[in-house]
Amino acid sequence: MTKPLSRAPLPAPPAKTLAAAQTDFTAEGSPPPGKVATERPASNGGPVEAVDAPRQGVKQQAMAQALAPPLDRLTTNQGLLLSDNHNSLKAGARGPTLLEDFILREKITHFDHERIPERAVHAHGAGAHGFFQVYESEAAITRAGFLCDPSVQTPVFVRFSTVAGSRGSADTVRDARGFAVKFYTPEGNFDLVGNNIPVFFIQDAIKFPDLVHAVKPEPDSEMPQAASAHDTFWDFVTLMPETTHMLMWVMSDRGIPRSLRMMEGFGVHTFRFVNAHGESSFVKFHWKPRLGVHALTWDEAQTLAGQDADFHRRDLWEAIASGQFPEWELGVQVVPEADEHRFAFDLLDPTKLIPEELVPVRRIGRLVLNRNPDNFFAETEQVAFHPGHLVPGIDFSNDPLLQGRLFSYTDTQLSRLGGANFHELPINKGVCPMHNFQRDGMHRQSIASGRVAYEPNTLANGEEFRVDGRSFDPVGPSGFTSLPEALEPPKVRARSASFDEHYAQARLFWISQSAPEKDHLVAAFQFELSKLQTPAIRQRMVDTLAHVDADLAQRVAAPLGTKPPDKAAATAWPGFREGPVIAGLAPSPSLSMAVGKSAGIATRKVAILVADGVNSAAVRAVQQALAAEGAMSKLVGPTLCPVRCAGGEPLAVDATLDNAPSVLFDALYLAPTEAGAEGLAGDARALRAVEQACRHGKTVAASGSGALLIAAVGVDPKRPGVLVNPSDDAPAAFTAAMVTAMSQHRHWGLEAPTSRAKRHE
Ligand code: HDE
Repeated sequence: MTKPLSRAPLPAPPAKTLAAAQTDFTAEGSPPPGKVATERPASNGGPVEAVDAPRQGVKQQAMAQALAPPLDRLTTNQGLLLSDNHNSLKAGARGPTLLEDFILREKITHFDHERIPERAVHAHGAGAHGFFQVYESEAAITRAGFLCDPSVQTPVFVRFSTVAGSRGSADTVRDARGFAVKFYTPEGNFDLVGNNIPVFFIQDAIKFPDLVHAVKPEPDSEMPQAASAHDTFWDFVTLMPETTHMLMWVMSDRGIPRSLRMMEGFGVHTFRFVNAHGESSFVKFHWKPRLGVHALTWDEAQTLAGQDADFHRRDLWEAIASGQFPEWELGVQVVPEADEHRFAFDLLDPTKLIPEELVPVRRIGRLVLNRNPDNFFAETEQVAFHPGHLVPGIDFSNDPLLQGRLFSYTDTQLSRLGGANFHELPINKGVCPMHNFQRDGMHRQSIASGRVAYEPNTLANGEEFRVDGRSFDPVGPSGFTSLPEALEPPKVRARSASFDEHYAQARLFWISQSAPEKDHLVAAFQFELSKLQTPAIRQRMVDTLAHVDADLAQRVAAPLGTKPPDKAAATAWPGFREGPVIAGLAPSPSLSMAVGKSAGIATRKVAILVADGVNSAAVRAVQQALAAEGAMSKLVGPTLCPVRCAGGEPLAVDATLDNAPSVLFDALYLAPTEAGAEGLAGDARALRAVEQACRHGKTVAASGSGALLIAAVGVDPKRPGVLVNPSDDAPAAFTAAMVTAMSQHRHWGLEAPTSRAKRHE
């Protein structure tokens, strides 16, 4: 049953937490009974921040055990009390430092080794804790315990990421976003390691290193950082027509999300559900954000990369810290085994999605992120996901991309996290008992007692202990078993002909976009291709686009100086594979971000521009109206000094026109100032804020003299998204209109018609 997205604030502590669903955690070091940590301890040396959620549930309690104690003194790593942390040991106060200074050496050596290799891909990210709860039992299709008991809240850790950039790169670059969820279930950890785009560039894992080498900075110059707009990427993708569908998504507004909280997530591959009777079905996973799906404009994204390179991470952190917990619903598209071959594409092909019109997405539960990490490195950096972390009831398919991932993820942790024991790191540890005879290795934490480290054995407890699959009971709780599946010989290094069609879903995506989305997509292709040094690559791309849609190809090509797009030329490349031409596609509304998706203005950010002489009653009225809808506002003034209100009293400001440009906000309110007060109309910084907000299609509202700013930047006060109240107040009808305008996210009519996409239409 589909549940509505809007619902009451977070419920109180879970009806039944995993602690209740589970018995033995002593091996995992859970706190003694009655010692549940409910507060965030002081971080060493730092101020205590607001507690964003109590440490509910067994995972949070276990993590609390690993927290460093509060700081009241300094010691060496061995516990030796230090008396001086400012001076090294020297031969005379002005003499050389002595080698015997073991305190200096320990400190410097540790510092020298603080860094670990960043992830080969998805290096830049942000994480948060939360929980997942299924609405109703899904036992009919899966035996996964956490999907069968609606009373259980399963702890999760989620890491969002960009793909191409280095760890310190900017948040708002054009890229796919990783959306990786670790569910700590009583049956083991389940990782759903997905992206914010439902398809991928390539069909076979063996091409992944080539793809990544092509998109990463070019190896001679190490440029450009976190950007696909360079020759090697487009050289590769234009020689690999299977990338076309994913290119459409990445060049669309999906590649520049407004917020991590406002993007969808997808498992991408086809997985399997298996129920307690051993019956299997295919499943595609979706995450649907409660706040709707929204994007930045490209100009905004580029500006933000300089103004606040941590724009997405800060947004996530602040939302959680302020109690506005991000929320998604888990959706599933379930395809019965018997329907495997009923589609025009192959279910195992990761460059294809199942249109929601063919198989509806059923929403089965919700994910809530309610606690920021205590320590970025220990949690967000050390978390290790793997598509092969499964629980009974969920299995993978033969998708050849997924099959390669099953090898890659454990392997990469060996170099990233320094050995085979990364599963013992607090963030990676499951909440269920873990027993096996894997032993030793670098940094082993747990102490395995006894002389038996093998199976089968009789010496452990005097009886034969054997786990050889013979006791398998398909209906009982006998652990994970791979789905028995008949495979087709012969062994062959080849690709199925059912993977050969590359353009129909790219075309489906194009015809499903709204007009502004199409404009943005065209502009993105133009921008990226215009950056190339090799004209032949540009030509190959427009020739490829001719297979998607003639209009798209012509619009992209128009300002690039290429020859007209030529379908036949693309067909002549050796990499072209002739698939069936699929005609008669009908648009799929769910592929557009624009259609009927308003989710109100909760958590949206508004800058209220104030200056001396401001009418504080109008400011208060706007603040209250926004707060009533769950939006946030900040007073932005000329300096950090309080402004003087019309009545003479001081009004504190939160930020300045220098440190809080309009790109950080979703809307502006230009507060009125009393007659005679100078206001902001002569302040170039304020004019820039208004001009930028209008150019980015944001709601800009003004009362009284505030409207002078709108006039000064030459924007028609009657255009959609611009609201002017002639008097010095902010009456209810005006604030209500402001809320309605903001709920549209953006007013495309206001967005500057300066892109090449429009000029060449
Ligand atoms: Fe990944 N991917 N990937 N990937 N991937 C990694 O694993 C890989 C693919 C995804 O927040 C790496 O631990 C191969 C698709 C996310 O820690 C690495 C192939 C999708 C994350 C790796 C793919 C993803 C990764 C690097 C093709 C969407 C970040 C660090 C066969 C469904 C997880 C690491 C986090 C990370 C390999 C393709 C999503 C190198 C070989 C398709 C969200 O193992």
